[in-house]
Amino acid sequence: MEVVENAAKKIEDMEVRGAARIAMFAAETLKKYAEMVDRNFDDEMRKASERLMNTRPTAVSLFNAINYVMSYSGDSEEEKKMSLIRRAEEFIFWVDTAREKIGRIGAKRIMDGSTIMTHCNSSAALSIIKQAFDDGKDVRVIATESRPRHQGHLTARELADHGVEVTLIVDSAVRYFMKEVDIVVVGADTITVNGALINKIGTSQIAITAKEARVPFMVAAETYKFSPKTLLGELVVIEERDPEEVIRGELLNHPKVKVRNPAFDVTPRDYIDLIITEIGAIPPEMAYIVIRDHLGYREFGGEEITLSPDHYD
Ligand code: RUB
Repeated sequence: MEVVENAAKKIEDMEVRGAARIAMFAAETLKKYAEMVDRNFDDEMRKASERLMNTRPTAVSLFNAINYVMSYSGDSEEEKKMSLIRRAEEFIFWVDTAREKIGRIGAKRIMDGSTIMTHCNSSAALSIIKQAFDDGKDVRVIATESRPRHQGHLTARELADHGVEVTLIVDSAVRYFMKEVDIVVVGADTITVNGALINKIGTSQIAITAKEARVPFMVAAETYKFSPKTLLGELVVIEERDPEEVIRGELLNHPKVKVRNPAFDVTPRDYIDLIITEIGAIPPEMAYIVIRDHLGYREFGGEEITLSPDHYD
């Protein structure tokens, strides 16, 4: 289990972060562990998947990845192992191809000469921006720093290294700069059945500000970011992280001061113009259809949901 424990710690400590990356990493880890297990395959894999599932609660991509890989079949342990490995490879392929397709579809919505605002560090959102740039469009990006973990620095570096001109701003400067923005593009940790977006804390403030300024707000989300659990009535758990990420020193221990650090927030669908998925650009109202038809979830017993996406080929 050491390989699983190390991987789980990397996700918890955010050495591996972002909804797509943690999903892919979980699939890779389950594959690696399956290759090592030589007895009690079902038990060992169940323990491994539970450990990985309990690392970060908000991004449904992790849940969908683990569920997809763990829906293996076979009679013998060897057959089960082969089936799990094949499913892990399918999921990893799904992640890679979906990001590329989202880039191609979303880039068409970016006009030449645009200023794009983005928040945090989303591989899907950046795929759109990079594709627009690669298509020869003159684009400029305003990136929020995304306190407290400053994922905006990663975004600024990644885009700048790609050749895109970036302006880094503090999160509280979003409204100040909104008048310069033509479109907002962000990623997703989870899309609920009613089309709400759960993404990095601060996303909903940007969405409200964009609506006020009549600036389109576009979300880049692979279909495995849509939550079948919300179809069953479950609420999305918002991860609350260590206050030490926000502040260190005396104030943290003051008896009258409480420091809170929610990592994500909820943007209602009314603030979202379009969700770019690998199966097309859809309005948030279509979330139910994506979960029902395109995630292709099968009958589930009790709490179990089995995903069988059919569009990775
Ligand atoms: C990352 C975050 C990203 C989404 C989408 O939060 O909120 O916007 O995960 O990213 P954290 P991607 O840094 O806390 O993991 O498009 O890469 O899946």
